[in-house]
Amino acid sequence: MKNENQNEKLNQLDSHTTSNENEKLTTNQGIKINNNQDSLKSGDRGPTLLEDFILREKITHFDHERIPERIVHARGSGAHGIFKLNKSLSPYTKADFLSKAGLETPVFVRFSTVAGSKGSTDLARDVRGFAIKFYTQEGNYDLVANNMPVFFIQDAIKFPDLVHAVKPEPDNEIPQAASAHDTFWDFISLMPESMHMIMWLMSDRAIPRSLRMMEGFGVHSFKFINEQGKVHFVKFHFKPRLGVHSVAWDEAQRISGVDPDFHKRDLWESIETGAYPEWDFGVQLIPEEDEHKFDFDLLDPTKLVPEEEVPVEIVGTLTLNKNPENFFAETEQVAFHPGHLVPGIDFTNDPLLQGRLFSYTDTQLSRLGSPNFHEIPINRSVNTVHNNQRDGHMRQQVVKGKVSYEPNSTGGGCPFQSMMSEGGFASHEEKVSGEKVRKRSQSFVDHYSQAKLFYNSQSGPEQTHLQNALVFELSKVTIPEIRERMVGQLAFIDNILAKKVAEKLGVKVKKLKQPNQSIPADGDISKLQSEERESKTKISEALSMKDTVKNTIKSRKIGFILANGADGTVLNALKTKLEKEGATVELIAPSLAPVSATDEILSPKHSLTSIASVCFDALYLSAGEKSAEELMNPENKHLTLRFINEAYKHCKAIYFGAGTEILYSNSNIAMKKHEDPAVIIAAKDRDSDEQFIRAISGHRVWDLELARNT
Ligand code: HDD
Repeated sequence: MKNENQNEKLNQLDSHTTSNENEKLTTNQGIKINNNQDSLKSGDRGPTLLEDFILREKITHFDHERIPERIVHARGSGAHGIFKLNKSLSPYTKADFLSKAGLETPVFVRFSTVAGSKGSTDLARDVRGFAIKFYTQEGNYDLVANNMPVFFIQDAIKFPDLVHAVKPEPDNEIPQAASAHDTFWDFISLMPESMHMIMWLMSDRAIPRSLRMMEGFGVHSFKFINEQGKVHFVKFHFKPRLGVHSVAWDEAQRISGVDPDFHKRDLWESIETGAYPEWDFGVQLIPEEDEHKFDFDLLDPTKLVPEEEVPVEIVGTLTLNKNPENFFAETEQVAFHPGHLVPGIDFTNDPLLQGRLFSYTDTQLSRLGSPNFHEIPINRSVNTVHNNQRDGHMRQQVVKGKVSYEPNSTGGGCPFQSMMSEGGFASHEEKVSGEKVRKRSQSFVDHYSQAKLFYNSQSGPEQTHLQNALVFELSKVTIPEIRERMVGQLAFIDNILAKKVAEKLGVKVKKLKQPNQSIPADGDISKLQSEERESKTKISEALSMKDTVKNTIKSRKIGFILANGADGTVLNALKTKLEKEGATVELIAPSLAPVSATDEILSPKHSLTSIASVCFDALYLSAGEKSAEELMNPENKHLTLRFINEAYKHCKAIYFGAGTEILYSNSNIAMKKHEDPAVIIAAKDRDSDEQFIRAISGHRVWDLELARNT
């Protein structure tokens, strides 16, 4: 039955959804089962009979329950939501879902890491996929995006090489979900075109605090076509309402052990608790006639369009508001494709995009096993499907009638083609000419200008993190020549960066040979270097995460550490204030046993051993001398101090309640002399709670990282 309170896609999914509640157990043929505990035997100690169809069906299904994981982006988390258009883009595109201001379109979004297997950790240093299926009235539109606006390579023919290089090495299948190994850096150090993306990958963008706190980028330039046939190039952007935030690398490594599902859990819980993740949707629009006005090629996916040159116009909102009912049926079986287009949007000749158009259907055939994967409920369009494609594995639709060809007369000519005016998709007509060549355009041969732009646009702490990431990764490289070659590449981006990394690797900065300016005649692109161009934009503030702080603590997770004797009144008052601002509070005690606070019994969610400070955005050491003493007894002391010291090291807000001096004085903080707005000690003469809230809303005091860690 149609549910008026939910969108059209969810209603469609409902018709494929069942619940076992209050039902009798049956076989797949619907036969009620009388005994699901024992197989059918010849005598109760005898051999099992082949006749046992119940056993055979159950085991057979089990044996075939796994499908191949995605060749890349295997680990993912998905959610349903709504895309709302706030401002019409009809002057630029005739796409229905982008034309009608106020229109809401159901979506399914899948976030992913790229390199790791399905069971790998969420906190791997990696690009994040940000794939969106818009269930529009004109059919499905997929924006298969990432959380970084550029890519490693310029041509799809290099994609298998890139993926083979980053995946675990083929002889010993090591390492899992990590780029810190020989084959990745060997490939990268020979691919100058990847340098811009490497800056992004080594930046904190590769270790997001939450999937809800990262940007989404369509990467390629696409085309918008309006009713009159006019073309604009377009770049797609999603900007998180909570700002763009990351964790520290040290934290990421520890989270991978304490809670490898950290991002998956965070997304799930935020939706369950009604803290719906939201993004502003924006576009950069470039009239067709301005295609060549930039100091880079719009078709080159290793380049971004600086927001200072073409501002992002915000026109819509993406909200995720419902978790899937079933991970496999929805998140695993969803099949995205950059070639799922609606009228009003078209491809460009970006050679990376062109190759993608082949790859995605092809991969679904081996992953989902049949050309009928569009019939899997999560992949179904809300616009009904009518064509003469028939049969094939797992066909579900029962199409009536004798006729499965066109033109036909016996079926009355149905189904009919649509005129463009009726919404029929027609590829944008344009003149195409050229020699048949296996070549790269000379306009793609500038590999360092935007890598420099990115590096120069980072704040001091972000640059330090990026240097440290390179040191971490390259230190795992066992072949010295690869390390040296990579440092040589860095020297084309920034000399100081190269020197700092080289020092830690124990190598010298050897400038690579003066770059070639053109593609070598033998086609060996390892010799291909950069024709450096002077960038119009010297610094782009939009590339740093620093200024994305949104002054909110919404959905931030605060750990309250307490023991018997904690001041319940003070604790509850602070909890109420934080929750009113949208934060989540979780209680952590020495054990899971109920805690006797001054005036009530409290139930901790975690014990000091079951969780770590890395799973929280801030800590409150609950007021109460007795509680602090218990937290410092010989059994608890090292665990309590580990919480405090780690949160401190990771630049988080820490609030010491009244009577917790003993915790403060035993922690690493006591030795520090510098001003620190994010270490708050309860005081009567000021509003310490307010100060704590402000500190959490700043995310981290990255500027104090050096002071806090030395
Ligand atoms: Fe890709 C999956 C994003 C280049 C081939 N890709 C995949 C997913 C995302 C992206 C988000 C996961 C979709 C999901 O959640 O199911 N890929 C990108 C972006 C790229 C890109 C932003 C560059 C701008 N990809 C790219 C190239 C090729 C592929 C050049 C091949 C020539 N990608 C695939 C694939 C995958 C995939 C093998 C694996 C699983 C799938 O498609 O469904 O076909």
